[in-house]
Amino acid sequence: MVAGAISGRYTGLLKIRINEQHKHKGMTNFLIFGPPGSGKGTQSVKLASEFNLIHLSTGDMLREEVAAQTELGRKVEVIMKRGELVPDEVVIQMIAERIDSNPRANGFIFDGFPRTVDQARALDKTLAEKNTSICKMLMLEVEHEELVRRLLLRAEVSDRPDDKDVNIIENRIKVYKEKTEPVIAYYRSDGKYLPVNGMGDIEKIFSRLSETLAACI
Ligand code: B4P
Repeated sequence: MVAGAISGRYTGLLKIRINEQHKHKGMTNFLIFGPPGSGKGTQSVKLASEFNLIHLSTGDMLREEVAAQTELGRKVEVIMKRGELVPDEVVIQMIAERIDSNPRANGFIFDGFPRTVDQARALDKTLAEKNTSICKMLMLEVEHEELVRRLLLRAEVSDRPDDKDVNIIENRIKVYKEKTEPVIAYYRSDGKYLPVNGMGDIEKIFSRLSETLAACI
């Protein structure tokens, strides 16, 4: 049987279950987590569309600010070009505003956020104020060489300056290990951490993620 058919069956069931849960418990929120190039963006778009959840990517939001050359965009542009993290308060406020402006959402998929333990604490607080919480953290596990390969490949077709230089890519991975990996322990201690094999074909990974979601709801 093809991967698409498998994931279609799981996602059909999951949709019903999310809708049933929604009636009683409110939003269903997931984190999609992993190093740069692990496929967070790719898989979040597919999962959000399949399960009728809102996809919130802090990377996309920041790139929109840069493209529009807003005051914030001009400030963060230089930080992003170096592959460093923008200040916590900037992304925390952006996410809080998006949550506030979608009160009727079934739930959210957070992509690229939280990236520090302080961001994770702030997210929990914001969600608790809405009587909701993170259901699970889906961690995409991908080998180092494959991360670099994917980002260099994207550099050939995108205009992202942080993909174009292998030293910047290595810095993004280093920043991930130092500042972002500790977020895993934060959610693991709550029993919310679910590792998923992020190597291989995009549709197969989507199928794995869909199965994992179906099992945890
Ligand atoms: P992001 O936009 O989040 O970028 P990223 O972590 O580098 O990963 P990205 O989403 O691009 O890659 P993906 O895994 O989807 O952040 C960019 C910058 O914004 C950060 O460096 C930071 O400066 C700032 N920022 C964002 N959020 C922040 C926060 N919370 N706090 C502070 N600063 C923040 O995949 C990449 C590529 O792999 C794609 O081209 C895709 O086509 C390919 N791919 C995916 N799956 C594949 C597969 N299975 N096989 C082959 N290729 C695949």
